[in-house]
Formats: sequence, structure tokens, C-alpha cells
Amino acid sequence: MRNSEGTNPGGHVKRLVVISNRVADLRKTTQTGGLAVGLADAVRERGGVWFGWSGRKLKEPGEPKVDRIGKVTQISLALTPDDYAAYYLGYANSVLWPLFHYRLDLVNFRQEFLDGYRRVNEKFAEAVLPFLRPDDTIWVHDYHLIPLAAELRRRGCRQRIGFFLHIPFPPPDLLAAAPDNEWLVACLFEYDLIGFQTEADLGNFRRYAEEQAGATTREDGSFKAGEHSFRARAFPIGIDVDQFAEMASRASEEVAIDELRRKILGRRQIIGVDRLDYSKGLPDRFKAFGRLLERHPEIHKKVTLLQISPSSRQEVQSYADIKEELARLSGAINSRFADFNWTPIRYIQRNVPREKLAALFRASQVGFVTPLRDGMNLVAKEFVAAQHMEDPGVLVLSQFAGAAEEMTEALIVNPYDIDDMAENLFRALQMPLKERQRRQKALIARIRKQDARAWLTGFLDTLEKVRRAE
Ligand code: ADQ
Repeated sequence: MRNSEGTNPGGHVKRLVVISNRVADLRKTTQTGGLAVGLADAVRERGGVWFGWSGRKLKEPGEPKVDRIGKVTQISLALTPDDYAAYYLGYANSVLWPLFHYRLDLVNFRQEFLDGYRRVNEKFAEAVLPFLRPDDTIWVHDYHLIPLAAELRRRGCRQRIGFFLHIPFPPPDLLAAAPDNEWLVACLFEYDLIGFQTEADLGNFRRYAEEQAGATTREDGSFKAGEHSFRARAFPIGIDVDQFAEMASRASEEVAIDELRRKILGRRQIIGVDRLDYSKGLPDRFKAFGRLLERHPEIHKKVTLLQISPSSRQEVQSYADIKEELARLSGAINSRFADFNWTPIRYIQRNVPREKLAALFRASQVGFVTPLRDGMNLVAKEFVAAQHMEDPGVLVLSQFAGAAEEMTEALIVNPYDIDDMAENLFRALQMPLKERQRRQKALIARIRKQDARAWLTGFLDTLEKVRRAE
């Protein structure tokens, strides 16, 4: 018998084994913040293993690198350049990422990508196997590693294995476009618990499981498909609200000076922060800001858009394309509207330290978060956590971000509708203080309730309770 605290019959807390594409640096996570911190804390508290790719590409990857840090063993594996190309750039980011973000037009399916994906998942399973103990709890993360449980089971693993999908799960009709969709879903069935970001994602998975894979499901989230029994549930991911708010209140001098300058000029700031990714809706966001200026000349020189977007996955063509498109759009909008003392769009393509990011959110009057599709979107939650309670900014949020399921007091917009976004920006900029405070109060209560810790314990407690056929 096991109980929900993750203890075994001897009363020892069971070790947690986290497996993700990239291994978080457990020596650094306290400074970097974010999701890795919550997970790293859980592994540190319970003791265990964090396993993943080291980020290195080597012709001869050799044995995995093993670091012991307190009660935690951190294991990282290098990939060959071929594996990196087929597994990471290929299947994960040119097939699964676009497909799961509803972008069939960008899917580039090739048999060698799928072969590489399978091969790397096998290598991961082989490499982590010697480090596993029979009563470990294993938690696998994200779309890079869907077949990992199947590979581990094939090698005799009987441990509880959970999976969390950080990105959306597409409707069955879209998923059907992947040549290997049946195999992918069958791989998911090997987990004891599958976690999704939202009820909508869970609903899509349930429909596929029932309609295409003949599974039977019950209200409590338990599924039966052939030999397999498992559970699936939504566990919306959250942030450490107090830690982020604390960071935001320690404004850096640079940000404070910039804010003061804007105050003197009576100028407001709209902020967007995203990895440079086509799922984040950046071109339409720029267009919406342009439309706002076009329709409301009275706010010229009174507002700027600060967009912070470091490049990512540049070796994938669609990412290089979006980078070019954004440079063109911001240039066109700036040259149309700018004056000698006002640049409408400030577009920064660099990573910004978290403390500075938090301070920038606090110094902004509107958070503009408009993904075309997003698993959750932590930026929306960070923007709210960073606000002054007495004089808060307004969040303008896409209806297609997972976060919109919870954050209903934001101004919810359709990210495909440029006019709708422009008008909601205008509304946000005019919003009376009382209304801003009311919305902020409700939003902060929401993100506090479903914070990083609630997500973590919610998932792990549910995983411990899953009854396994042993
Ligand atoms: P991402 O697609 O990366 O995550 P998001 O949830 O917004 O999207 O998280 C990004 C994180 O990176 C945030 O903490 C943000 O502050 C930080 N960040 C972004 N740009 C930055 C910059 N220029 N400098 C510094 N930090 C920056 C995936 C899914 C999401 C899901 C998360 C977590 O796509 O939908 O919410 O995982 O599950």
C-alpha cells in the first residue's frame, strides 16, 4: 500500500525521478526561477534524480554525465548531431510542436524524424535505467518524450510513471493528420497518469481515446484502453506568486529611471514578453498595435509597445521566417508613426534577467499576451503577480492561451481579430482605477490558488493514488 504523501511501506519518502528534454541546472535554479525551481525543490526535498539532455551535440556522446548534489543525482546525456537534427529539430519541433499548436500548415513530417525520435527515446530509457530503484516515482515532461514510458516498460520498469504535457493537446481531427497518431496515443496509454494544462486539452484527449482508440472513461478521470488502466486530468501550471511579486517590487535602477521618464512625458507602456515563436501571435500583435495608432491619433506619443523576444530554434525554417517578418513589421510601423522623440515599438531580441523582467512588468500599464495557441502561458500570470495592488495594470489575454480558462477577469481577445485587439488595448489604456483594482484582485486570487506548488502536489498526489495492476 502506498499513500498520497509518496511514502512506501517503510515510511520513507519515495524518491522522485524527473525526466525532461533538458536537464535543469540544479545549482542555478534558485536564481533562474520559474518552473524549474518548483520541480528542483521537489527533487531536492524528496531526494531523487533529474535526467535529460545536456544541451551538447557530440559525434561520440559517450556515457552520461553524473553529478551528485546533496540528495539529488543529476544525469545528463549528450546527443549526436544526427540525433539532435532528427529528434529535436525534426520530430519534436517540426512535427509535434506545430501539430499540437493546430498548425498543420507548418508540419514537416519525414520518416527519418520519427526514427530519430524513437531512437533518442530508447537511448534515454537505456541511460536512465541503471539509476532507477523499484519504488521510485517517475515524472516525464513534455512532447519530446511521449514514448519514454513505453520504452521503460519494455525494459521491465514497474514503477509509477506520470506524464505532463506542457503544450496543448489537439482535437482528434487534427491529430489524425499525423501519420503515426495511433502509435503516439498508444504510447501515452503506458503512463499511469497523464496531466494536461486545461480541461479543453483533456477533452480533446478523451474524445480521441474514446472515439479512435476504443477507450472507456469514467467521471473521475480513469480510463481503460485494452490492457491499460490510467488516469488523465487537467493540472493547470502556475508560478510562485510571492517570489515573483517580491522580485517585481525590487525595481532595478535602470527600469525605475525609464519609468520616471515615461511618467514625466505622460506616456504609458504596453509590454509583451515571449520566446520568438509562431505560436505566440507576434505579427498580429504588432499589427494590432499599429491599428490602435491608426484609429486613435490622440494617443500618439502617449503609448509605446515594448516587446521582448529572444530568438529560439533558429535552425527550424519557420522560426527564421517569423524573425524576419517581425523585423519588417516593427520597422514599417515605426517608420509610419515615429517622431524624433517617440519610437512606438521597442523590440528587443535578447533574454532579460528575471528580476528585470519582473520590474518591467510592474512598470507597464498593459500586459499584451496574444498567442494563437498556448498550453498555459506563464507570462500572463507573471504580469499579474508583478502588479501594484493599488494601481495595477491591465492584462489583455488571448482566448486561445490555456491561461484564459482561469484568468477570466483579463480582457479576453481573439488573437486573429486585429480590430478586436486594438479596441481592447484602447479600453485597457482608458480603464478606470476601480475596475483595474477589481480585476486585479480576482486575478491574483486565481493565480495564487493554482500556483506552482498546487500544480506540483496536485500532480504527484494524484500519481501516488493511481491504482496499478501489479
Ligand atoms: P513557453 O512556450 O516557453 O512554455 P511561457 O509559459 O510563457 O511559454 O513561459 C516562458 C517563460 O520564459 C516565462 O517564465 C517567461 O518569463 C520567460 N521568458 C520569456 N521571454 C523571456 C525573455 N526575453 N527573457 C527572460 N525570460 C523570458 C511552455 C508552453 C507554455 C507553458 C509552459 C509551462 O508553451 O504554454 O505555460 O511551457 O508549462
